Amino acid sequence: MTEREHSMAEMARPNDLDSYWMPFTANRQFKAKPRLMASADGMYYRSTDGRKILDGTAGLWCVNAGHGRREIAEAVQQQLVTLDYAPAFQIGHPAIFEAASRIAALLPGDLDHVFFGNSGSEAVETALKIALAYHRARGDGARTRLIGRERGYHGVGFGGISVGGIAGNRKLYAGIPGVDHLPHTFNLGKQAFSHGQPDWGAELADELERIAALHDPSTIAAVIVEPMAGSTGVLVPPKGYLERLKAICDKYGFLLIFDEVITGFGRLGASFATELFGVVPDMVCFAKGVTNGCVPMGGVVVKKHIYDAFMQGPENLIEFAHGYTYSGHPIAAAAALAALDLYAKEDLFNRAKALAPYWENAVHALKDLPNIVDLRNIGLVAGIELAPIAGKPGARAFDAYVKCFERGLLVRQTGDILALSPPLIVEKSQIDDMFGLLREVLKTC
Ligand code: PXG
Repeated sequence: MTEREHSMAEMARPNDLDSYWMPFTANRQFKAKPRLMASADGMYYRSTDGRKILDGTAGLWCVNAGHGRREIAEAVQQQLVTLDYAPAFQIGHPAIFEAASRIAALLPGDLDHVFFGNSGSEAVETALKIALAYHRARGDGARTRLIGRERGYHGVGFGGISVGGIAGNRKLYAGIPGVDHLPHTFNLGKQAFSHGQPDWGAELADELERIAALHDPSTIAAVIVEPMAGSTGVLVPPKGYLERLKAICDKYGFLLIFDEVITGFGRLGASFATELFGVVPDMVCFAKGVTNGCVPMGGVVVKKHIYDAFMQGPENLIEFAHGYTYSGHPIAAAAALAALDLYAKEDLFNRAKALAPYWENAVHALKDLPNIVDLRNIGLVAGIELAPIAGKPGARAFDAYVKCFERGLLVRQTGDILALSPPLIVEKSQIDDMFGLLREVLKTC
């Protein structure tokens, strides 16, 4: 450990773990045996007890260019001393306009206007509100229903948990009315050990026809899906599925929203999933990788016809009553511009694409281990599904998660699934290290 890292480790050791109520964490279990990070550089974290930990998850799917990027730090520092904050409403600043056009340029077609928030959750709330307001602006205000999907994760706002399909996030809250759900796209019997997109499952998109008939298509405003469901365990879209969903949306005039909070900025080996799959939705939600995870930022990219629908009425009136104090924050804008520069300069999206076959082989090489019920992959993402221990769902994967952490590898665990999504700068030797360590750990789980 360098001296600087050592003193950071000291600083990072809190004397009281109690005050902080941790998000999506088993607080009491964590506080009994904390896992604390002190610093990070490139592909590695350093824990407060001085251990080097390989980042198998790019933080939480966000640090796509790796940790400690000086280019971003310098841009943020410069922005802080130049313009720390400007009012978000009725005032602008140059960097955020540039960020908007640079982000829009990464997306195909006329996805060309960007509304900013500070997180994926806010991006989703924004997109859902735009969908409803858009139909109203066009005089089609009966379209109030929103369709999500089982096992979808769209953040934790009331809109997001309503269209989301995770019972644990929804059960305590009534959510917003007028929501229905498509079935999720995962079927162990028909898809286990698929390499990339499963062959089976495109027909699940036809469930949208059934939902449309049930409610009448004229009542449905929008359909929101993650092109690849991340949080609920890496559910890769079956071949042809997104195309069918898009065709049905077009047929009935439903807006299609892709929540690309995870899949954006190179994760799948393309700028966005929409590019990879060749299916262009009406709106794209993004967050996470937009700033390389350094500064909170999220947003929605919308098609021109959506923006244009709002640009009516008296010009002195606000067209869309929505926004956040920190929409388009200068610091986030500076971080985003620097992150986008890094992605371009280091050609990281293509790097991910070039590495994906090596990654795929490494993932599927685990097949011979005990208790593996599925291995799935796409781009630089892997899902490893373990057989649950009878009566203790999630326990086997949590055990593996903790053992990996203790031996120097950060993975994500959800239920009995482990997910991996390393920074796109990962080297082949680090992929070998990752799966070598996983192999050792999984032998014991
Ligand atoms: N949409 C999607 C598709 C996401 O994955 C959000 C919205 C919400 O973003 P914010 O920034 O509000 O958290 C997410 C977030 C995990 C994990 O381990 C995934 C997320 C967040 C934390 C953990 O799978 N996704």
